[in-house]
Amino acid sequence: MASNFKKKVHKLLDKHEELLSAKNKKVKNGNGVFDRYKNPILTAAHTPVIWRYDLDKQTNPFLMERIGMNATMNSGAIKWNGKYILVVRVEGVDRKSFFAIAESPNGIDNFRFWDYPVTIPETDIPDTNVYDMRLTAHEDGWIYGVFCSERKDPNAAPGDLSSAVAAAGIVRTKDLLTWERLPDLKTKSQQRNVVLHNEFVDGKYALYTRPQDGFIDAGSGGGIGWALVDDMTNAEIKEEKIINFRYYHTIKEVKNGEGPHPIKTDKGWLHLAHGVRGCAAGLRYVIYLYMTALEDPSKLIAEPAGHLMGPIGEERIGDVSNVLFTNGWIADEDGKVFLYYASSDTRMHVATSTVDKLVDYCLNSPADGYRSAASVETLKVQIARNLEILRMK
Ligand code: M1P
Repeated sequence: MASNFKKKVHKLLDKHEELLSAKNKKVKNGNGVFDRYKNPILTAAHTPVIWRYDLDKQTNPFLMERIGMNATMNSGAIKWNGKYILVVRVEGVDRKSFFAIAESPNGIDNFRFWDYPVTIPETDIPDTNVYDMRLTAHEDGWIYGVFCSERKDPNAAPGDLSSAVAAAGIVRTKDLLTWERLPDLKTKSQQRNVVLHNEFVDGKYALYTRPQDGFIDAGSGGGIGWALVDDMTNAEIKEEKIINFRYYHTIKEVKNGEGPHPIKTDKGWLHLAHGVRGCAAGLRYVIYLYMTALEDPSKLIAEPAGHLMGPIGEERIGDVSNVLFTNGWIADEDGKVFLYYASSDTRMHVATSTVDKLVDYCLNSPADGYRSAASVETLKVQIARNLEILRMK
């Protein structure tokens, strides 16, 4: 009996190791802008066996999963000591999300979780749920994590067990092991998708924001906002302006949100974001890019029409289907970009590209004309040029 239990444990660990060490492969015939990869980089099954199983035969003679994991998604990213690090939003079967660090030697496979999840200290009003951390190695020397802190709405009517309030929780660390909790961002509206810019702007900390009327509804919040704050240890938004607007009949008609902090390039700041529109199947989340001026990260200089990435194949299906969401990317010194995204609130993927390609995509892909007729005119210009080129061959 005892040896049988041990054999079962070994089988479990071997199977897990097989999954973790599987090589990932680029999917062929991409669109020239980025490449997708065959396997998701993290799923619930990648979470450590020691999290999910009690390996003591006395207390778990059937070797059952005791603490189930439901999803691994929306991860912040950073290159740290030569490793590709994700601060993953792990969701247990109890619906609570928490943060856990997974690292990979190459950014595309072999992601392994550290033994323990991250301990996020609580404030006086404990968070019910925490998720979607954006990591920023700021020039002040700290690594900040800004995340959504969700709490039950204190003004919810009796019996309303769904209304919630979203605020930006803030932590900082120097070693990714010990995290100091700072007061939540003080702001007039609810906030999600708040991201700290990595450089001081006019001597202040700069935040990308997403003002919203309700927990789900962006409502009168016009898009991705921008605010300067004096002090991250007591961050308060006094003035906020919208720098990337939502528009009728676009991929970001219902809402949008900054992904990770932008990448600095010689042609401007390269931004990654998500856009949301409604359809008969519910909300559709896609990923898009835009650029702002080098000397003023709040000034839009380019935005191609539509999405960079929309959900395809198995990405379309999951706990919250038809969703691609991103809050992490890593730009290597050689210009390679690792774009980390989650599909359908269920699993994590990577796509790769380069800074040069993404900047070229932003600066040279046509902008949205906001009408079908404008799209047709844009298309006709390209067709005419191409026919000319082909005729000259
Ligand atoms: O379920 C899709 C996404 O919904 C929310 O996105 P937004 O902040 O734009 O409203 C978030 O809860 C996000 O985590 C989730 O992936």
